[in-house]
Amino acid sequence: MRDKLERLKESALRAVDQAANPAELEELRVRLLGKKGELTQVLRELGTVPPAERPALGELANVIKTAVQQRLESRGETLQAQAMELRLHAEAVDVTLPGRRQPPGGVHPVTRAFQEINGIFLAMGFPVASGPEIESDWHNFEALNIPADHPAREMHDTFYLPPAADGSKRVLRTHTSPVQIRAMLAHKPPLRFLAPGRVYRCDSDITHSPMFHQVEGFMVDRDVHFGHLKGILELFLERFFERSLPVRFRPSYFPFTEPSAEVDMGCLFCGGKGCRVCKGSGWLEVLGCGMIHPNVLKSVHIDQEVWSGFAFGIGVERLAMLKYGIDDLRNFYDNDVRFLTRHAVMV
Ligand code: 2U9
Repeated sequence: MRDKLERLKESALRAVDQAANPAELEELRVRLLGKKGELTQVLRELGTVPPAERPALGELANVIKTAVQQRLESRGETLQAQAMELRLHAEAVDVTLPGRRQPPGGVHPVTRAFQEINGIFLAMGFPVASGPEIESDWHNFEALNIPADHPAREMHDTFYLPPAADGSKRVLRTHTSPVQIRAMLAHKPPLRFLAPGRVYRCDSDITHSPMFHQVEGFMVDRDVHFGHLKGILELFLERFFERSLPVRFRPSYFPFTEPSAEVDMGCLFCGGKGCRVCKGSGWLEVLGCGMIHPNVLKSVHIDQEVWSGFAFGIGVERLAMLKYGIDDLRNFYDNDVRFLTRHAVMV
């Protein structure tokens, strides 16, 4: 019996020392000291030994039990400490590393100019209208007094698309004027609308991008005349450039307006003396406008005996370049973060 106890002690202590993790250790505790555990069994067998030997064997058994318990406990502590060590190592954070910054976003300069322009006309009572970027040839050209073979079609370097299911010709809109055609067809005068949006022309250099933004607008009412147009546009330029500069209306030609004019503003950079930006003229061309052509009114069934109207067109990128002093339009679409962080306004 004594031998058995001694052997049990040896093997138990060795097993405890070899337990590799807390789960194994717990299994061992049950195997040794549990209700049906090996040591418990031996203690039970004490009843069968001669009474004279019982006290000494009983004492030895208890000493062994305590020793095994203590060893289980200390092995448990060691294993826990090891596990913690491993975890600390695996989850180590180097607090001395520099943080990863999330660069703040900002409003793109074209978006900024676009929103400013829209805001100014909105405040003057022009509600915003929108329409498709893929347009029919009729809405983009025909209705605007630009029939097929009209020389003005050459001014619009058009992206042509495959015809629609019904065979009608389709294009990427070359201006937002078709939005206004749609508005005139959908509503009866008096009318006032702003048509801001993306337009497409097959052209790319330092002043042209195949996609750019326009804000066009028109007003149709009784007795609308060129004076109204001048007033609205002069006020717009003063508000957009936040200063009062001379403005002149220079006769020009557009198929959809008659008379037509291009609007020049005293050069922002030299104050009219002549510089590199205004090519020595002292004037900057900023937008185009005119009185809506009778043929256009006719194509949207507006009676020109009763109604008249003006329209204007603004190239947003051009105005943004002038206002923010940007000399190459391609900067807007290169996505160079150095340009963007210099010109984007943080929100
Ligand atoms: C309708 C009738 C007339 C819109 C107009 C211009 C003059 C014009 C240019 C400005 C810079 C185009 O982006 S740009 O290159 N636009 O000069 N646009 S009048 O006239 C209209 C529009 C719609 C129904």
